[in-house]
This record gives sequence, C-alpha cells and structure tokens, in this order.
Amino acid sequence: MENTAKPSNPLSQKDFMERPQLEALQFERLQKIVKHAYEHSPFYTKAFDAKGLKPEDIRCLADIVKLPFTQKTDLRDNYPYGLNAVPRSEIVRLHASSGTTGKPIVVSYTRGDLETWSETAARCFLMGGVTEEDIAVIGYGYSLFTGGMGAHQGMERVGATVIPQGGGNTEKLCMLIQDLGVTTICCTPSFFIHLMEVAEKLGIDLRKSTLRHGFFGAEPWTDEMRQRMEQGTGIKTHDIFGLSEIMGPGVAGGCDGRPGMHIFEDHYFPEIVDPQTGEQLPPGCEGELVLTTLDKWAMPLLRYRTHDITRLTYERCSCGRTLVHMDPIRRRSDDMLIVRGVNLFPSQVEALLLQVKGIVPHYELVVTREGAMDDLEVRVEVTPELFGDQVSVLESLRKEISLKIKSMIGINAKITLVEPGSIARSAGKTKHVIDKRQK
Ligand code: DLL
Repeated sequence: MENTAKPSNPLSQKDFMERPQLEALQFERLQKIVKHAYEHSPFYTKAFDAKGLKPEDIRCLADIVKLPFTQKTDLRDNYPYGLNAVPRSEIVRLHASSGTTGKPIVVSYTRGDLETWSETAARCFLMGGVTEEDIAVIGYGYSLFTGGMGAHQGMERVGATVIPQGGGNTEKLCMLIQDLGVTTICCTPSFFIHLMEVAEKLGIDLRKSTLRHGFFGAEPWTDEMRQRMEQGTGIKTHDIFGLSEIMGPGVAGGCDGRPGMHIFEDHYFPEIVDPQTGEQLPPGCEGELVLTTLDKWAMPLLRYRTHDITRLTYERCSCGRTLVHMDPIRRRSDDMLIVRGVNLFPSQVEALLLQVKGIVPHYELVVTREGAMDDLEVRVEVTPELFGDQVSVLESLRKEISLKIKSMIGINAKITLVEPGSIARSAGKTKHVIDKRQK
C-alpha cells in the first residue's frame, strides 16, 4: 500500500513533488545552468561551439540529449580548474577523487553548492528516519574524499549531534558508540562488517548498544551483506550513493520501500544510456547512469558519464515519493576498482609503477576479500638484473612502491615483486585485474 503521509520536515517534502511540477523546476534549472556553463566556462563554450549548439536550443527537458557528454578524462585534461564557471574568489571548497592516471581530479564548490550538497545529504538521512534526537558518528574519511565532510554537513543540516570520527580506528569507534550513545553510523559497508568483527572480539554486543541506523555507500554492497549487518546488530541499513564529480554522498538515498535509491532529481538530472553507443535508453532499461547537475555553479557537469550501471523507474514508490527510483549499483562499465571505498584505476597504479627504477610494465592487481575487508595485492615484475640482486635491494624497492601507492592512492597494498616473464602476456587486451571478491 502506498504511503501518502508526507513527513513534516520541509526538506523532505521536496521528495513528494508532483511530477509536472518537478519537471517544470528541472527544466527551469536546466536552462539556467546550461546558459551559465556556456557563458562562463571556456570548456563548455568550446564543446557547444563544436556542435553548433546554443543554450537557446534547449527548449524542453528532452532536448538534454543535444548536450555534449562530459567524462572523467575532461576533468583530467583540464586539471585542476578548467571546468570551473565562477571566479576563484567564489570557490569556498575543493575536494578530489582518483583520476585515471597520476593526478587526481579536482572538484570545486561555491557556498551555494555546499548548501545544495548538505540539503540532499540531509534528505537522504531524513528518508532513513534520522531526527535531531540522533547522535551520528561519521566513519567516512575526512580528507580530499567527499565522504566525511559530505555526510557531516548533511547530518548537521538534519540537526543530529555529529561526531567527526573519520575513517579507521575501529576500537575507538566501538568505545565511542558505547560511551556517547551513538544511534547512527555512516561508513563504508565493508568497514561496518569489520567493525562488527572487532566489536565481537572485544566482547561488545552491538545489538545491546544504542545504534539503530547505518548509512552505507561509496562502494557496492549486496543483499547478503545487508542481512548480515542487520541481523548481527539489529540496526536498519540504508544505501547512500554519490560521486565527487557530481557533488559527493547524497546524490541518491535509500527509502524503506525497497532496495535501491531515490535520486534527488530536483538537483541531479538522471538519464540511462547505452554504455557502448551513448544513446539514451527508455525508463526501465539497464544501462549507464548519466547525471547533469541542475544547480551546481562552481563546476557544472552536463551529461556526466558515471560508468555506474543501473536502471531507473518512474512509478510512484510505495514510500509515496515521486522521485525516480534507481536500482542498487553493483557494477561499472569501466575498469575502476573500489577497494575499501577507495577508487582506483589500473592505469593509475601503472603510472606510479613506471616512476620506479627497475620495474617493468608488467603487473597485475589481485583483489581479495578476507572476511569483509578487501585486500589489494600488486604483483609486479622487476628487471632480470634486479631480480638477481640482494634481498635488501628488493625489499627497499617493495617499500618504495608501497609508499607511493599509499601516498598517491591512499591504500595499503601488498607488493609482490615477481620474476621477469612470470606475469601472463596477452596478444589482445591485457588483463591487469584479478578480482576474486564475490560479486
Ligand atoms: O564514493 C561518494 C560517497 C561517499 C558516496 C560516501 C556514498 C558515501 P567517489 O569517491 O567519487 O565518491 O566514488 C564514486 O563510488 O561512481 C560508484 O561507482 C561508487 N559508489 C558510491 N556510492 C555507492 C553505492 C563517493 N551506494 C563512485 N553503491 C560511484 C554502489 C557506490 N557504488
């Protein structure tokens, strides 16, 4: 049965707009942002001119298909500020995420953009039932990564009491949950399962704790993980989705109705396209999610190819929301790996390896899952001269690579130096990734 009762919080009421009203708002915002991008970002001026397109050519929402796509490579090629459409003085925050090679991609926000971001993150938490009575611990990293700050702002906007713990430090987190009466946790799903294991070892029964909600995202997770988390702790789990390029966590969030999430379409306009041809697909078809930021002023992104594979449905949800529903995201159309919530591309590791003397460009990344935590092993060949060298030389080489990966990508990887010629060669596309995690 459909739930028609709208929540009292004015922010959440935006989730229930009738579709004609929502679409009118989307169109009004689309026209404004397209004009803004064209007039203020040389990147878009060039891209529009190349297509012979003017902002006035966007006469209805369906005209969005006339706009050029944007890609991660556009951000990389125009690093760091090339897509910006406001003067630097209006930018109040920068974050960054993994690029496909050495440099990260940088994203900029105006004060208004941060407002929008906290609004949609807050709507996500409100959808999950968080109120100002809640005490929320943030277990996403506070860094260039958008997870920590994004969840923090959203929780503050709801009015919950926020504990900015950040990633890691599991034992301390267990203590905080117990001592401070934490009711809500935001972290990656794999980290939460790790937390459950640590709590058990410490003799802490999370079922008897005050914890009642968890908002998990930044990486794919399965129904089996959901069941394990809910049964093991008695909490209610909620999915939260987002990406740095578009904003950060809170582009979409899960309701109680069914698996998957609602996209906050009044700010982020979604399409599904065929990943091969780029052709827009009708509602209900599985394909690549493409997002347009309708009112992000510092760095507008038009038709951004997320590479996330999903499906959208527009029927009103059993929770009563009119917002489009997106299936849980379980896979991507590119080779980006997410290991412990950290994004990484094989090409990025390759670029780092090639900076190291004595390394040859034959490598593979082996991802495994021990319990709930992902592990990354980088197996890489060394030159024949080095391979015959002393153990201490090889050991310092291993350390050098490990440090580079830790500092540039932010992940502790096991480095295995292997004999020259031992990594399989291929005549076609080389397979650099062996992902042994269960899908
Ligand atoms: O992961 C933002 C975020 C932080 C979302 C905290 C949720 C919670 P990026 O580092 O730019 O941003 O990575 C974005 O992560 O394109 C998806 O492939 C994946 N992803 C994010 N949330 C989910 C989710 C943050 N709930 C990339 N389910 C995206 C599956 C997710 N995949």
